[in-house]
Amino acid sequence: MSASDTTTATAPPLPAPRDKHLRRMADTIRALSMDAVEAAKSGHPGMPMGMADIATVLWSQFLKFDPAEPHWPDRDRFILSNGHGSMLLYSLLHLTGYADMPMSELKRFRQLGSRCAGHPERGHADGIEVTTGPLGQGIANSVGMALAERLLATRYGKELVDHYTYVFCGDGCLMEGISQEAISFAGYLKLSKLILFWDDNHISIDGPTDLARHEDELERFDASGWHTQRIDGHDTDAIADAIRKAQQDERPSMIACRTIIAFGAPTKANTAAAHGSPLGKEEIAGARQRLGWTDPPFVVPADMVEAWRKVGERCKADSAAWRERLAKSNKRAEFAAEQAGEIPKAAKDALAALRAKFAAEAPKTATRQASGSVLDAIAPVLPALIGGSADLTPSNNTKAKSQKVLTPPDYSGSYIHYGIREHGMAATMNGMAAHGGIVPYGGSFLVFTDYCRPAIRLAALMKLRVIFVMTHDSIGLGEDGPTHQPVEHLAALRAIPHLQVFRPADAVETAECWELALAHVDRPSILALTRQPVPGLRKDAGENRSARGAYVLAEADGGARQITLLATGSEVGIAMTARDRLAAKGVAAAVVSMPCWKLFEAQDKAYRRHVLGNAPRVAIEAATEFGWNRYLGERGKFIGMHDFGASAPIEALYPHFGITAEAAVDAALSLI
Ligand SMILES: Cc1ncc(C[n+]2csc(CCOP(=O)(O)OP(=O)(O)O)c2C)c(N)n1
Ligand SMILES: [Mg+2]
Repeated sequence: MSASDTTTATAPPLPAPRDKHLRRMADTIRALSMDAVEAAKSGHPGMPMGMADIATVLWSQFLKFDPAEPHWPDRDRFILSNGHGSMLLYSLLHLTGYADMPMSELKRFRQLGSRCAGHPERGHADGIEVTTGPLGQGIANSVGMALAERLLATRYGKELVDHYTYVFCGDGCLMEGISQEAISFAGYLKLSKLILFWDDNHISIDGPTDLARHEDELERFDASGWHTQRIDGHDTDAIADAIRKAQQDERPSMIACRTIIAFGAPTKANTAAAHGSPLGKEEIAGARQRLGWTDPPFVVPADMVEAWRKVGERCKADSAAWRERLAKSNKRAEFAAEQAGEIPKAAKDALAALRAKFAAEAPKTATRQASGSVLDAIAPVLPALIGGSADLTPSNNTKAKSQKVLTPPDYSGSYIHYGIREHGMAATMNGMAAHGGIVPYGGSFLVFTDYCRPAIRLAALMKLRVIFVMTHDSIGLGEDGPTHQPVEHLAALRAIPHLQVFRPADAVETAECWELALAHVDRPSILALTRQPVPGLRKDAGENRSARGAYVLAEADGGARQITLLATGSEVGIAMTARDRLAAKGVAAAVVSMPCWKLFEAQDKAYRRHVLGNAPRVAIEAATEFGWNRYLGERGKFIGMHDFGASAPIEALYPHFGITAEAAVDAALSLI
């Protein structure tokens, strides 16, 4: 008797398949997943083996997709929120004939440069709608996708936009707090075309899920206004029946699918051991024997190649018919431009005109208010713009006068009250941006970027144009005190690759930063805006000077700098006052405004040298020093926060923390 015979002999028999052909199709996914994880010597075989039957039914009978047209805008969206089961998705993409997913990629699962990364990464291969892995994010992304579908269907009609969003999630996704925000919000939004499959396998990493949870998930979804069903996740008839019922219901749907993790594995099925490690040679041999799978690793038998290819061709006619409808539509050009992420000329012009007005008037205003004026100017001419706030609309100035509030099931509004769900809002915006055709922005206080950070990070990793309007950006917010005063947040956000952190100094810079956030389709932006009024410093409107990240706002009188004052946002005004006072003392100082470090770092060396100059530097920012040493070096001095803030009127806080023109002057004098 071989080792696999021993393990198989003790394993309980597999439940008989409802449909032998569908089971064999699912077993193809199981075999590939076992093989790829084994070859990589790492990965997660349990989930793909457990959810293979659900995926087979969904993809072969319901999912609207065309591997030959992977970007078909009206395709159904499929999101794997439990991204550790990535081999499920890669197997499906390979089997259904996505050109960029040959078997050679599956064989290189988890290797450097492979399309098959450990967790699915948007941009690595067609058919990967969003990057998942941080549990729960995918659920909120799917809410954004389903919402985007409703918004676009309202504008373009069913003939161009009419698709479902399907999301797979596990116990982990549902235990994460973000799931509650997403579930509650989706129920409120009445997203009838959102269908969630819960991999109810009673297992996570530490063992059985009853180690850590005992609530009734169906009741939780039910309480939020979802349609719920409970099925055997290996019964292909029950799966198909549940999907049909879910499609017919007016509410978002949750299907609790009781599954066995690592279905087929003789000893590791139904155990945490199958979650995140290769099964091992013996266990795989046993699983192959029980499943009746006789082909060697990475070999798909001819009948299964054919069956799955047919699945990939199922919607060819649909996708061709859709393209014909688009070709005949009088909204064709607008639809295509929005899908490509273009900003219409009218919106660019409106923003340019506002910039010119700001430059002419140099208003003393809070940058959050200037941002509100930007939105008033562009919202009427940028229909793809979908705004909102996490219950801080009057503080964030995020609602443009022309915007109508979204009132589901009427999706004609373009302003969303996200409720107090910052994390959910951010991840929902990621989903909308990833869907395409939408330019999402959303507001909260800068300090609460902490509550959205995992989603902000993923927006950056996915290179999505999501705009975070984060106001009350320093101690300048005053009386609300240190719980609400960001100090380390600018540093923490600047540390995220690809994320543009903008901290405009006045109305003109605010308009410039908005222009840049909109223009850069391939990255998210944070606009850190003041609560308090700041002086109008810029009186020129031609060139977008913020585009270079930092620039000389005021050169030293006479040109020969003795000191360079670096500042961002509300502290640029303080730097300008310090410059005047230094001039009165005969000291020539330049002021450099630095609205976006990342854009400045992207400039050539000569420009950076020219801006920073050779004179000693003083940096002024009402935040912690972390990161400023790159500009200050050994010699420079920092005027800013060295601890948390305090609750008091703004007039008391700046002097209390020593963030004043006098302090900057003293620092400058000590350096020359
Ligand atoms: C936010 C987050 N926390 C922790 C992890 C690490 N992790 C990956 S999978 C997992 C357990 C998930 O359990 P479940 O969803 O039930 O997956 P299953 O074992 O059933 O496949 C954990 C803790 C993660 N990926 N994301
Ligand atoms: Mg589980």
